[in-house]
Amino acid sequence: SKRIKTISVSRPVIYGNTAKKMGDTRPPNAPAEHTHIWTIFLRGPQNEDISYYIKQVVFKLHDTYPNSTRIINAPPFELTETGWGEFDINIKIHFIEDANEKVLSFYHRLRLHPYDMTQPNQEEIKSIFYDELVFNEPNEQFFQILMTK
Ligand code: SLL
Repeated sequence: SKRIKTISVSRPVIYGNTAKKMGDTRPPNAPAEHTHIWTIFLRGPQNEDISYYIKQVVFKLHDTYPNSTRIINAPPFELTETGWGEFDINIKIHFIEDANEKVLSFYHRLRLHPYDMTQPNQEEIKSIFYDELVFNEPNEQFFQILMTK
């Protein structure tokens, strides 16, 4: 449908990763050299449903991972893996069909190790960011959908 020239709508999101050293509780199929278990995610700030405007989230992992392109088609838009190294994860957000918006692509650096030196022994590592997805000149249909929530 027609784009509304004078409008810009933004929606808040939280994205990032948590990670823990694996102790005796290893997933049975985790390779021996894997030291950490981690989760990467995209979610609403209060964990509210974001699937009314987001259709799919694709996490592209380091090529050392088998099937390194991981496609998540429903919430929660998250992925848990094990590994030994930090790397940049490419996140691609696909919006619902009606939005007629381009795929939004950005990177998150997976963190496994404490980088906050005030908390060197923290058990769970967190690297989490707040951001706003801005839709400039949304089409009428998408605007209605964004406004109903
Ligand atoms: C590094 N540049 O050298 C980074 C690469 C790769 C991480 C990190 C395990 C993959 C797998 C894994 O953690 N790869 O075994 O499936 O630090």
